[in-house]
Amino acid sequence: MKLVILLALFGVSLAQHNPHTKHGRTAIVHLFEWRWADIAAECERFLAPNGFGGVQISPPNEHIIINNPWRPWWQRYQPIGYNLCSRSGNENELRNMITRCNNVGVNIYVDAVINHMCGAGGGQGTHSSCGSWFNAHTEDFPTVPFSNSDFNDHKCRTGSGEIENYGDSNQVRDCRLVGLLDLALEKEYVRGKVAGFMNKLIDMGVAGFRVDAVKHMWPGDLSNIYGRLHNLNTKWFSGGSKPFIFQEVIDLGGEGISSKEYFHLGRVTEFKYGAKLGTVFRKWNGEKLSYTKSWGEGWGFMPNGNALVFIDNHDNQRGHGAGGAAIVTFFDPKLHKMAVSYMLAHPYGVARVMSSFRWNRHIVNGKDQNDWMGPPSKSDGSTKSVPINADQTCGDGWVCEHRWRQIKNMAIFRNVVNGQPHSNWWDNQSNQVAFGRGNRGFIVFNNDDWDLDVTLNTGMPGGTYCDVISGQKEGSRCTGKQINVGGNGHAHFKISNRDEDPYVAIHADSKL
Ligand code: AAO
Repeated sequence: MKLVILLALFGVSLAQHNPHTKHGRTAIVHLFEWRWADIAAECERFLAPNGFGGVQISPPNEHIIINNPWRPWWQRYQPIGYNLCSRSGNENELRNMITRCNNVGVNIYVDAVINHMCGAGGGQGTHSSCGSWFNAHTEDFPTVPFSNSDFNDHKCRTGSGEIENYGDSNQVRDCRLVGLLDLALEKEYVRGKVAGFMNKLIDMGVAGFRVDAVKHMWPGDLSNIYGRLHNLNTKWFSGGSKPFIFQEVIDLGGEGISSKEYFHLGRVTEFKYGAKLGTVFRKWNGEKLSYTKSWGEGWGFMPNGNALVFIDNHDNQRGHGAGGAAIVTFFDPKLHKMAVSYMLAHPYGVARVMSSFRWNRHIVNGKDQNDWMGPPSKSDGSTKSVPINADQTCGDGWVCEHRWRQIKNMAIFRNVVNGQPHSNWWDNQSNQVAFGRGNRGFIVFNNDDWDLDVTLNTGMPGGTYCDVISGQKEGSRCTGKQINVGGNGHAHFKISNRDEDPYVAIHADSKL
């Protein structure tokens, strides 16, 4: 009996670690600041046909509108209430998007901002995305409603009311993060409102949540709130499916709070992953690609089953959050493609690809003066839609990394090799490495300043394969390089360090 209960509890907690992606699909893409109408179209025309498993969307709830600076992206991390109208669209558009994406097998994960409401300096009025009145000064949000007794002010023990020291777990949880009004999640009433908001989205068909600012919430409070969540909508998910939960905790070590306090509740963002892999591909601090033979837990990362991994996110691509200058973004396209491809080829973690908008980066003394700039917008501040060019790239300032051929093809690679072990490692003790995934895929990187010219055991069945980096398989031919694997699984690779993309990848479905 005890064993049954134990297994049941274990099963329940593990369930929230499962992204519930469909048909062997694996990777998630963050369509940062996209409009719901554009995401719906993208699911149908691009994400489903190319095997993406799901989309992380920007916060869908009512948020503050800020004019100075002009409509920054981060206004969406300042909730005014749980009405579902935001810069990305209204409730009908949201519902339509969730339905259309689910209908083509692409999951939606909501960025849930539940730690706080807007900043204390947010003023009063109706400058909110659904036009609801609020008063930040008196902590009055009638549209929920929340009032001043629903906030943590009495609990916080710092003079300023702000988090002053990340070494002190109490203040990190009970005080204000950058002035944001900190919700009292220990209160039954507040828990109910937050769970109600999340349940409405679950019932609409979302598959789970990226939970914002989790370090700033007590694990016990989150456990209570997650415990109230409905199972996923059985129109699209099998009965008894728990929502996927991935929690934003920045843990590079050396603070009072660590990621593992949240492992039992869902997956956790592994910020060491992008910070370290960026350092490796940049060859900073004496790092070499050959050292990544033990990539994953061998590098001190969290257990595989707990990790949500990414090369950059919406914060650290512009100097917010953690990771600093090591992070490789679309501003360094060659390194970015290689790092994202390494992540997608490697079995560790649930992988998330960043899809960005461009802004005018202007770094003064290490800080980007334009780190606030919002998505491509019209003069009235409304977000522009995403136009698709003839070559499948995006226009109007949308970067669409997920559409870059190399990244798109590696998302497919990840699906094809899903479940296969990391195998057939090779390195030159410098920055040339190769590894396979069982007999289903093989990838070779040359990040040295000289050519790679070597014969390797790929572990793959003999035949002719199309490299999915320089091109891909189209009909019965390769649009890029061709790799001949012999009957013994060996193949010869030649990669110039001057190639536009100095790496090669083949998989079972790229065989002629
Ligand atoms: C805006 C304005 C503020 C204003 C505020 C209220 O910028 O000036 O006071 O409104 O009016 C986003 C933006 C914020 C924005 C906010 C609200 O990034 O600029 O504030 O919306 O509009 C911490 C949190 C983490 C958070 C991260 C940005 O722990 O949860 O800061 N990320 C999420 C979202 C993010 C959002 C929020 C939370 C709020 O992804 O987009 O903010 O909803 C250490 C700690 C980290 C801490 C960082 C930064 O990191 O460990 O926990 O993240 O500091 O404060 C090394 C260390 C590393 C350290 C890092 C940075 O790398 O190893 O540990 O340095 O110091």
